[in-house]
Amino acid sequence: MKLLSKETFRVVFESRENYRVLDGNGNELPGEIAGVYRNSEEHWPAVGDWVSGRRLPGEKCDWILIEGLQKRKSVIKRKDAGGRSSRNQVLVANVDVIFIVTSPNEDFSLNRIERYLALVAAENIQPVILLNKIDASTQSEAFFLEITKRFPKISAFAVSALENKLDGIKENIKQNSTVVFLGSSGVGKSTLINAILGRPKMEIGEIREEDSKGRHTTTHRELIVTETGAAIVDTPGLRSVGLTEDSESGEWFSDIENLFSNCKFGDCGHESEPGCAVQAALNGGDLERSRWQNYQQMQKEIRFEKRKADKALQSEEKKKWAKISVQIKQLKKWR
Ligand SMILES: Nc1nc2c(ncn2[C@@H]2O[C@H](COP(=O)(O)OP(=O)(O)OP(=O)(O)O)[C@@H](O)[C@H]2O)c(=O)[nH]1
Ligand SMILES: [Mg+2]
Ligand SMILES: [Zn+2]
Repeated sequence: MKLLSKETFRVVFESRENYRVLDGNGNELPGEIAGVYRNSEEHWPAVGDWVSGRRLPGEKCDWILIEGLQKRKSVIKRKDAGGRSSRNQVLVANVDVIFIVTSPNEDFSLNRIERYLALVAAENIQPVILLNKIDASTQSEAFFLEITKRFPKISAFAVSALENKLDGIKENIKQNSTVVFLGSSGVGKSTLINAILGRPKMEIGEIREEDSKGRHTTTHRELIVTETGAAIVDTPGLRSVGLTEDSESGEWFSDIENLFSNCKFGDCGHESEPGCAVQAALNGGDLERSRWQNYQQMQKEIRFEKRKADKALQSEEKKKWAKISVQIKQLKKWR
């Protein structure tokens, strides 16, 4: 059989090792990863990845054997606590802008927005916060004010997919760029994407009356290319935003971290030490208690993940050296 030459494709869909990729002409094709990837799930290509592969003839149409993963410009991953063991899950790769979507109801949480921000703080990704469904609540303005007060340096827009009020979104979807919509189920990610595309591409679902929670209508991450050549990734609502060893609390916490240098003691624990600038700011009302608590909680999680990753790395190293020493022993025997 003639071996076809390698081509570059972009992953637009992935589900249990079934891939769909776009070729250079914008045609979507089914794909599969080559055997070398099978063992290391963490290195599987994700939606948004550029991959190299070969076109192979199939019964109905060609399919692609994915053989290589190209270097990522950026990546969004989270700790997925579901299932038997927690693991890092790559949500999407090669993203320029992340839209963090919220809506004005009881599920609204500034702390959660902060966690989304932590997933991208170390990446070259621009965060944009969207408060969607402003048509649906009389509290929208108050919610929006909370966002801008907490995140003064981050672009935020109050929008309504239902009423086609999309100011701030299209301006942040540049030609040939890739954007992703992340947020809890039911906040209207898919509805927003349909409004931007101007067609009902993504399925949308009602939210539950009792608690305003979504029903997890979108079940897979999917990349859609717009007429202008931008790529939009829709994602299923996340149940938890687990931080990883690469998460960072980010520059939006610089005001808190700047306080540390004003503490009397260099190793201040910011609890009950005399001359603590953090406690002074908390007591004086300059620093919100809930914000400080969320900062501490996130730091704790990131430190924990870093330690775990370090240990995993050490045990990998140990295994590697154990293998090498066995090989050396065998070599000595043969001599
Ligand atoms: N009033 C109002 N309802 C909206 C708006 N945007 C979305 N909705 C409704 O909110 C519900 C959930 O919308 P989806 O787009 O399915 O939400 P999603 O974020 O994609 O949810 P998952 O796919 O489950 O993660 C649907 O009933 C939408 O009609 C809006 O701007 N205003
Ligand atoms: Mg959806
Ligand atoms: Zn202190």
